[in-house]
Amino acid sequence: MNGHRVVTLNEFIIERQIDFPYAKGELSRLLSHIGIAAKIVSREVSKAGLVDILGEVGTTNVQGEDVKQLDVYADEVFIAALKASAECCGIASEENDEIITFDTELANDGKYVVTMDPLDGSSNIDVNVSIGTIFSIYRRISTIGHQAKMEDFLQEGAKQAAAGYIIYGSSTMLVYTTGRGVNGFTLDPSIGEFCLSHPDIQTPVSGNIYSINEGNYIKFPDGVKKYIKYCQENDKETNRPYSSRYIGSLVADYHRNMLKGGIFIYPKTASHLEGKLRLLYECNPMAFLAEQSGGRATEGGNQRIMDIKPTSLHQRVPLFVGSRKMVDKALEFVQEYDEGIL
Ligand code: AHM
Ligand code: MG
Repeated sequence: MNGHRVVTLNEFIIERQIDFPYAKGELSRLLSHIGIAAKIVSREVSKAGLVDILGEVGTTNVQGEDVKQLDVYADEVFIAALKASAECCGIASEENDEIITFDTELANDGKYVVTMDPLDGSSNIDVNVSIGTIFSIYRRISTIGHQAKMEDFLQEGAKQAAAGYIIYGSSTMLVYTTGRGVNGFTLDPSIGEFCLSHPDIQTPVSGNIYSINEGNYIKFPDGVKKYIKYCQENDKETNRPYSSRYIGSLVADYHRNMLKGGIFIYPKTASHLEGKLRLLYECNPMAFLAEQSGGRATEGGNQRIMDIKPTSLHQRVPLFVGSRKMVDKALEFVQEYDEGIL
């Protein structure tokens, strides 16, 4: 913790704006609106266990409000906040099949589009396990003054102007990058502010955690199976065996590994040749954060996640992300045993 002076997210964003002399503050406003939405969603997530008291999904609660599923609620809150920022001309969300554009003059003048997974790891909501929101921000390439177009969303991850996530864990944190390192902010519920708690996060070059859904083991490519066995072998020099840690919430699994050092793998499987995770909503933002904190992210070969040219909104890709040396090692196995076909 920054023990001397509390720096709030908004103060930090304003201070950083000076780093971008060409920017007029639009990105900053967008990020602070994401911070506002995050606080609202955090408040609701912390009440998730009260659902039996407050009302079942699809019914009306005691205040006469419709009770919504939390992921639908989060989607609506983030869309409303992005619209209110007036800097965002369109949104692609994992929750919606199509892109969302706001046909207002104000929004059409916005320079940015946002892709997001409003509540990732939703199978963990009902059981009080960490979940998260993931977002990416791109500068639009279509003409300002008009509605956003599909081409604005199908940009390579390398074009991200900013990316980050909010983790709703034992505390709520917002972690983001604008391409100048990664910074983390913890929500202090007593003052309702995100406070800088993890400045300039650097991921260790190596670690001793591997995260993969081993229940799918028999469906994994041989290189991945061999790498898992490597993780489990005894070797003092490389601190093996590694610990296996898998929550099933990408944000939580990624966050832990980024801070402690580790690798997260969601490979292609025999039944899902593209893996499970979505390029736009999950892989690109994590890849940007990984690279900005000194780590690496690929699709299982030498291609950077961020160099993949998206062809559709909900495209899936395999993901190998984490500490640089660990990702390098896993790729060696994949290349040796799968002839680099991943
Ligand atoms: P979701 O978007 O439906 O919540 O699914 C994404 C989640 C990720 O958070 C997590 O890494 C992954 O699914 C876990 O999948 P699996 O249960 O197949 O291991
Ligand atoms: Mg998801």
